[in-house]
Amino acid sequence: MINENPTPETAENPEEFTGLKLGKIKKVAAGIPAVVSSLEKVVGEAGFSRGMKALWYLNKKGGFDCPSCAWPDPDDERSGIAEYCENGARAVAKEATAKKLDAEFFSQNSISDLSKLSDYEIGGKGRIAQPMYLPKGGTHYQPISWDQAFDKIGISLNSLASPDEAIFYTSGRTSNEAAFLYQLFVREYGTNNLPDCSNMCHESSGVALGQSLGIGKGSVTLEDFYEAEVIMILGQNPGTNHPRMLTALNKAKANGAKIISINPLPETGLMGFSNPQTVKGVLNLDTTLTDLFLQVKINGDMALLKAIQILLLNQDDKSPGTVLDFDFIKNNTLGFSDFRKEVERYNPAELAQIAGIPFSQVQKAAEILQNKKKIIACWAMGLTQHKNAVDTIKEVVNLLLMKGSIGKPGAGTCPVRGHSNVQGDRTMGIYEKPSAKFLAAIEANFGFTPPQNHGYDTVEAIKAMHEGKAKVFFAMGGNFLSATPDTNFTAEALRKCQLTVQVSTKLNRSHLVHGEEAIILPCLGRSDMDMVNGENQFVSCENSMGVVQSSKGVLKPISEHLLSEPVIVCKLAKATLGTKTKINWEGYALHYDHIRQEIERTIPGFQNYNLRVREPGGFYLPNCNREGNFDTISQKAHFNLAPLPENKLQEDELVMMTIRSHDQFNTTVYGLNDRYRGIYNERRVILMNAADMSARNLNKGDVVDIFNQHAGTERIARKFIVVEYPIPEGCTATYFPETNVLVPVTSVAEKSNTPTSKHVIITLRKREP
Ligand SMILES: Nc1nc2c(c(=O)[nH]1)N[C@H]1C(S)=C(S)[C@@H](COP(=O)(O)OP(=O)(O)OC[C@H]3O[C@@H](n4cnc5c(=O)[nH]c(N)nc54)[C@H](O)[C@@H]3O)O[C@H]1N2
Ligand SMILES: Nc1nc2c(c(=O)[nH]1)N[C@H]1C(S)=C(S)[C@@H](COP(=O)(O)OP(=O)(O)OC[C@H]3O[C@@H](n4cnc5c(=O)[nH]c(N)nc54)[C@H](O)[C@@H]3O)O[C@H]1N2
Ligand SMILES: [Mo]
Repeated sequence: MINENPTPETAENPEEFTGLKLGKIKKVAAGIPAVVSSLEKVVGEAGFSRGMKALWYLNKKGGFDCPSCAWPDPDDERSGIAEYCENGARAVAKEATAKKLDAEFFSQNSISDLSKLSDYEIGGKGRIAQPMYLPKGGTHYQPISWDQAFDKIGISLNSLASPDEAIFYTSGRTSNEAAFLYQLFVREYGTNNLPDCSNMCHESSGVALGQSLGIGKGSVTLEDFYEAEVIMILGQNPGTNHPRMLTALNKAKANGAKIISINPLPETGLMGFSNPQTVKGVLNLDTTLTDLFLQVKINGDMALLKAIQILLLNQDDKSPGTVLDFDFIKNNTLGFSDFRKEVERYNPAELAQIAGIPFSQVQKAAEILQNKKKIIACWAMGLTQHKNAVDTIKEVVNLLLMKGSIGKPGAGTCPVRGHSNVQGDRTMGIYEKPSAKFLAAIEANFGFTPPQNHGYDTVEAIKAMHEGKAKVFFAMGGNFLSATPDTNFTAEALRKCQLTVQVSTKLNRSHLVHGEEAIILPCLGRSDMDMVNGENQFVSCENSMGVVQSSKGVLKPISEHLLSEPVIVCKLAKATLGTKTKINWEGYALHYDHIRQEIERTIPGFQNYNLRVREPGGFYLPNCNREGNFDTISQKAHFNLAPLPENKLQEDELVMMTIRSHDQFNTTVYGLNDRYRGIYNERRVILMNAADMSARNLNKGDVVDIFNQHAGTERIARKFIVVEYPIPEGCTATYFPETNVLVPVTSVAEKSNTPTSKHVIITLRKREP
């Protein structure tokens, strides 16, 4: 069907309420309710035997890697009950769903109608069951054969004036094997335009750690948690986003570790935990996890860290050498005396005030840290998505360096990664700024000269499409439209493309807001069997702690028309590069061992890949920090000097952080509850401090429109219900992706270009009933 006057599909969620119910903030996370909730979800979506089979193999050695977060599995004994969490089970349930979207579904549902649904409704539709094509001006997707789809993409890519007019996005679930082939194809085609979800996620961590410590990854292993004396958790909500981390924290605590949580919200999982995998947990006896909760203002972390540093320096002055590790500082670091001078410009009591924390509590934090040497710092999006994110993370590193808390058991850095293989994708070369060394290895092994100039990251990619500099958008997974900032700007950018292609498992809004032509390539998920020549192929992933292990699906795919991601890349490469290619793409598709051989030849740390990946539990990649080395130019760790960020607000302005509810995985909304925070059946809410509400004459249940002004543009998100919440004054919280429309594409972190999704300056206007 062709539409003569197409109205643009809706890029935003409908402004309709679903019926808010408020409960109490939960005191403990997990326990029996979480297990019951996961079983219900999986069985409900996938049916009993399919669901139970999936759960049984989830995160077992030899089973498949959980498609949810990147938290590592224990190296030794894995839980006899189940090595998964409620949210992992839900991710599996949605993937294992028995609901199929085939040609009939797409002929009955126009793109415009589907776009009027909420993300929750769209995601609930099911798995895409065959390749689909949307012609120019079309209103409905139509079936297309795989060969025709690849031909169309190849023709479109070859019609561009330059390969740099194409963009190849990756989400973080793509396996090592698929990611390696994908970047190889993209570079042989001729561009480094390889933006990924990492650009919106831990990019700031990668940049900060690379510059300060010489490796863009964290240094600790799970064993380090069990030996640590203090664990600091900054800007992270593990109860919802990395529930299995609570098991590790629980064990650390039993071994005597003290836990300091730094967060604007009293997140349930950080406060108390009942482990569903132990008898005590099954009986719902809980542990208080956090010893000291510092309720920092949004982006008050740098001030807080500096205050703690000053107190530690002062303490050491009183009895030299008892607090700081001067041997470590002297032998392994550069810049300590300048750092000291810089930080001592400040007054710790004033810093505490800026951070929004009583000075006595900052003193308590310093007391806890004072005599300890084994300190682990964990962090996630609460630190990475700010203008000064890179410097804040370097400030965390400064604190660890003062204490000599890197490169020894029980100590180090722990940026807790998001997507299950986001770290592996980077290791495989999914990066718009590849190193010269990496490109040289590609050239030596594959006989073509890869492009040397840097490509677009995510924010640059949006702008390039908007300016008409990029015309074909290809996504290996993810939901680019909804995950990126400035939803309406990004929608315009995608609509300007001549072709948008999505390799996907499930339907999402990026299929509905599209270029002139659009193609959906449906792929196998983690839990699906991947039979090639009678053998079930496995792939591999790298978790948050640098362990590479195999992942083999167990479920019969819901449709015979699905292809695996590695096979999709091979076919795409053949269709695009034709006889020009120097690479035997067909060979890789026959057995994934062939891909792993290429990875082994090209990327350090993968010796005997095919052998070691078959060992139960996999293997650790080398990590210089873990071994006590710093691969910076100077071969030393660097203290960083950074001023405090200026967070000045106008009278009526507030800061908004966009966070995840309990019932979502990024843009996939499993349900409408945020159980731990006591918010039920509604996502269009804004959490506010009581004083900020009364200053604006707002009452609980009032409805507001939210505004952002940045770089001369006004953005509006309409209809959000005010919820009073224990959040610091001046701070508010909303759920993403509903409020991504307010995150300016022009507001990014210095040095990492990550959208500042945790620091959106807003004003509110009450809607009259
Ligand atoms: N179930 C589930 N699991 C997931 C995901 C999911 O959506 N659902 N997403 C995955 C992905 S890709 C990622 S990256 C991770 C994300 O994991 P998190 O980073 O835990 O996710 P967010 O909800 O963004 O939470 C950020 C936390 O930082 C706090 N915060 C916000 N601003 C500040 C600040 O300025 N300072 C401090 N100290 N804290 C702040 C918020 O209150 C919140 O607790 O989780 C991964 N795992
Ligand atoms: N405002 C705001 N915006 C944010 C964030 C925030 O905290 N606040 N967080 C940011 C972060 S940390 C991240 S990581 C990004 C996430 O950005 P993305 O990774 O782009 O988004 P997801 O929602 O994880 O993508 C979900 C889609 O991936 C597809 N999918 C699932 N499994 C597979 C698979 O195995 N293969 C393939 N090919 N496709 C699959 C499904 O179609 C599903 O709809 O969002 C970022 N956006
Ligand atoms: Mo992420």
